[in-house]
Amino acid sequence: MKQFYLIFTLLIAATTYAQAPAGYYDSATGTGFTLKSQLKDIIDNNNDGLTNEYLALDLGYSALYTTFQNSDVDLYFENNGTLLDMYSERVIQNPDNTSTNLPDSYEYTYGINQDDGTMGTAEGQRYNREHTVPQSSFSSASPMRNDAHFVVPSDKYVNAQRGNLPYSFVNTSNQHDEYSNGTLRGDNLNSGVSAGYTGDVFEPIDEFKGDIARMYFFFVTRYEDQMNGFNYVMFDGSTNQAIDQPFLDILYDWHTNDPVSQREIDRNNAIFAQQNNRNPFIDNPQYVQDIWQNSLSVEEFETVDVIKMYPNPANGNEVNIDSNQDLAVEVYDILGKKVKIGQITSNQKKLNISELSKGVYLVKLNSSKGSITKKLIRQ
Ligand SMILES: [Ca+2]
Ligand SMILES: [Ca+2]
Ligand SMILES: [Ca+2]
Ligand SMILES: [Ca+2]
Repeated sequence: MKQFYLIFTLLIAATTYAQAPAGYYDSATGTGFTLKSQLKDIIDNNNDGLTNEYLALDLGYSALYTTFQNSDVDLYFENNGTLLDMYSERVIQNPDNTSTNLPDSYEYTYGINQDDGTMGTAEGQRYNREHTVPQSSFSSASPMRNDAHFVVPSDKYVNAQRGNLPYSFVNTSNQHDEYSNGTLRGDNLNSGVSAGYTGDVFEPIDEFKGDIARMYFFFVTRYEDQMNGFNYVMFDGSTNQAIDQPFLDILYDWHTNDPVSQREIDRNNAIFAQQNNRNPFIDNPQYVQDIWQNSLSVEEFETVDVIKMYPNPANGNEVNIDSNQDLAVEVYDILGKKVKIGQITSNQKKLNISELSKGVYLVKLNSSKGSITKKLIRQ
């Protein structure tokens, strides 16, 4: 059911899709970890001889606060221009991935109550810079320390409460801490996708789970060649998979269930304007599956399947859908109206789209193990 709701969020993402420069991802042609390395070359600070080469800039640590004034502003919930802090923004994510705002317990205005080394002994006193990937994992080295793609403004107290804890689901039936917007700290749930880790974890609210997941996917791609020197419980020490189980399953789950929002698109564009690099997983969420699908635990992998749909954009009367399972296909138009149904089997791997006019569609592919929705562009 959740996947069905994904349609409408993808619809929003499709209509507001922005704004990598033309050709930015042209060299991202592979799959799996090859694709990840190609994305790394696109977003890093090395000249790799790409046709469209953008070199990432290190603007230094103090520049984060400058970048935040454009990248982390509440234009979505209170919509009042105050600092957008994932650890204190009160908002409910609805089952259809729309949001219902709730009044925040406190708000920050940029430049006022920025951390000055004092206070932060309770919520709402000071804001500072939260490294969603802890600084200790990379010995506070630059340019990682200064990279706004995974560093965000946050309440100083909640930031300190998180410390270096990994992100996961908290077992709320055990003793735990809850902060003003519902952010949690406590024992790992250690079941379902989070099975396999015992220890304290930190859980952002649903609205921001995918945002944080995509920050992690960015980090392990941007700094791929250094991952074997980084030390953190969420990492596996490899340059390829990079994210250790069960955290890869958890982040994948968060990425899937909290799709890219306008807030992230705007944030990506604002950071690109400063740092000259982008988060590919916000621009193209499908990259996550393309890279890590074979690294997910079996249960998740079977749900996701290995489904390829091509060509896309489609300029002929058919698209090929490769799957190792039979699929029931539903095609939705931009208004969310179902415009076509079909079947994909081992004998029928093409979907006839001759009656569809040019435009963006959402193709929901249902198997006995689950469903996934892909965006299709008809040219
Ligand atoms: Ca490069
Ligand atoms: Ca707010
Ligand atoms: Ca709010
Ligand atoms: Ca989100």
